[in-house]
Amino acid sequence: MDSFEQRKKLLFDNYEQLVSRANKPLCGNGVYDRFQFPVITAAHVPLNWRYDFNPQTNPFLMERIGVNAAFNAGAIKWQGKYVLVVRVEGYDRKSFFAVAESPNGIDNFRFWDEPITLPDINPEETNVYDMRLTAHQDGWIYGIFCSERLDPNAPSGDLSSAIAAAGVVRTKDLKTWERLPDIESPTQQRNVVLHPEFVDGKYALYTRPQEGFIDTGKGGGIGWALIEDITHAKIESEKIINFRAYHTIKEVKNGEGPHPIKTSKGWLHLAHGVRNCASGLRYVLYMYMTALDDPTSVIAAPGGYFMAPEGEERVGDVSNVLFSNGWIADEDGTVYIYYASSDTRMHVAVSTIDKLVDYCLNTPEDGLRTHASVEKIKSLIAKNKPFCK
Ligand code: BGC
Ligand code: BMA
Repeated sequence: MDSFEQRKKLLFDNYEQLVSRANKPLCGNGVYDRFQFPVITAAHVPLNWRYDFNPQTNPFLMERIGVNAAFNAGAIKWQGKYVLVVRVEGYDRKSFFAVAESPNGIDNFRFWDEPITLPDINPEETNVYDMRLTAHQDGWIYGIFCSERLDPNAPSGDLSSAIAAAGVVRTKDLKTWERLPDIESPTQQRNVVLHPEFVDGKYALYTRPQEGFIDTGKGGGIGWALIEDITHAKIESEKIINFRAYHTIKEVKNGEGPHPIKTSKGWLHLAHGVRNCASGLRYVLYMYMTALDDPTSVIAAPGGYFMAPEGEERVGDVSNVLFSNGWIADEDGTVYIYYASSDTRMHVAVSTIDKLVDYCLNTPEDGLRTHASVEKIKSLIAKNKPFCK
């Protein structure tokens, strides 16, 4: 074997070893279990997307197109498989969507043959990311994502001010995607999520209005808007259903994660909260519940974060970030929470609907002041007296 063939074999052997590696649960806090390994990383992206395997045109068998990260995936159970629509980002900082599937939701994720070809409707659109998938009551599977471009009104020389809008696609097979017009909104939008059911006969969106590209400004948190026609979606009136608050985990930004899961006790929501600190923005995941008959009415707000970056999750391209835009509730009540760490890689944490509902209904709310936090601990200690000698 010449060295080209040897290197090629080594590349494929290592790749196979990585993607077929078994993943095991780690002992968790009773609410969920994390897993030993990330489920998808840049190295899971197929070799033939990155290398030119023709010895004539690539005699050194060099990587031609580098992949920087694989993160912020939408999720759906599809034909018995656990499917993620991953945000794959190249060395060139452009991200795109690609489908990866696993037979069990925790390991053996493999990408489909090619990345998704997103219909190209606007030459200004520069980058796309963070798709939320919703199998809607109307029979379509929708993907809503962030579509980003340079702000045409940015002062000359400012190449960072951008505009974020919500792009919309829909599909019946996860292969062919029909692109609908971007959602019209009076403000910029990121983290827009389609509710799975009609509400008052209309499509319903979770929104996250923001005044600037980074600054949410007066944007108070997670909003809600009803839409007449999803094929020309327009946000006309929006109300905030979950607010940002001073000295909480969601002081600076507050956005919906994937669409909520319907349970007998209410809608179960996963969201992200952001605060600012000396090391930059810190993103954590938190949960809340809304009423079954009124998804805008919050019925449970467990205080503090649900998950925050730990260990290797803390470090990456954008360190100190956990972000989730995908989870899957299985028929047996298991919940697979797909979350990305530090804008770099995808992980899974596993729980159940019963545990998550219990967590939401029995975790004390944030009392917003130190005094209240200490009182909560004291009452738990008192309650524990008969049980802890
Ligand atoms: C990045 C996103 C990020 C956003 C706001 C975008 O350019 O691609 O990952 O959320 O900026 O910081
Ligand atoms: C955002 C999100 C994500 C990202 C996070 C941290 O605002 O939309 O794309 O994970 O910032 O960079």
